[in-house]
Formats: sequence, structure tokens, C-alpha cells
Amino acid sequence: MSEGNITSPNYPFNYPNNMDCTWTLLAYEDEIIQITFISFDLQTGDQCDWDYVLIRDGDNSTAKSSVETRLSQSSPLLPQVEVQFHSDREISSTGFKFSFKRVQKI
Ligand SMILES: [Ca+2]
Repeated sequence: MSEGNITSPNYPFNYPNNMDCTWTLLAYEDEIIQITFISFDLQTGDQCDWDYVLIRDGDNSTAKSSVETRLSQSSPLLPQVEVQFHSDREISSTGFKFSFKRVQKI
């Protein structure tokens, strides 16, 4: 799949509690993966420790995001992306939707 959309479970309705989902997006060697968040609404927590989306690239660096630190549009550009979604045992929201596509490295 060279491009598509990924949403939280049940989107655009509230996601279930106690969810753990992982998506792995891979690009070929001369490509990178571009992620664009279309919507993002999770239960808020000071430390992002209730419900969160964790985006990890091939170098294992992490970008943890909640509604407090909303990812900007069209970022990041990564060769390999693992997206984890976690929700805790209570309070949910509509969740997220993002699009991804593989683009040629310049
Ligand atoms: Ca929650």
C-alpha cells in the first residue's frame, strides 16, 4: 500500500477503552513516509499517559502526542514508521485520522 488513511477504532465515533493498536508503515529505500493528521482528539493528560498516539521512526526516536501537543500538518517525513495507539480504562473521545503516503526521497 503506497498510501491510505488510518483511523482510531470506531472513528469518527468514540474509540473503545483499553485499546492498544499498532500500525507499521514501510517505505522502500529511496522513499520516505509522509504522515498528515486530519483530525486528532484524545482524552487529555498532563503527561500523555492516559490516551496517546506514539509515533516512532526507524531510528527509534519518538514523538508522543496528545491533544496538548498536536502534531503539525504534514509531518514527519520518515523511512519507517510505527504508530501506536493506546487508550486507558475510562473516558474516550473521537480519536484520530491521518493519511500516509510514500514519496520519493529527493
Ligand atoms: Ca481514556
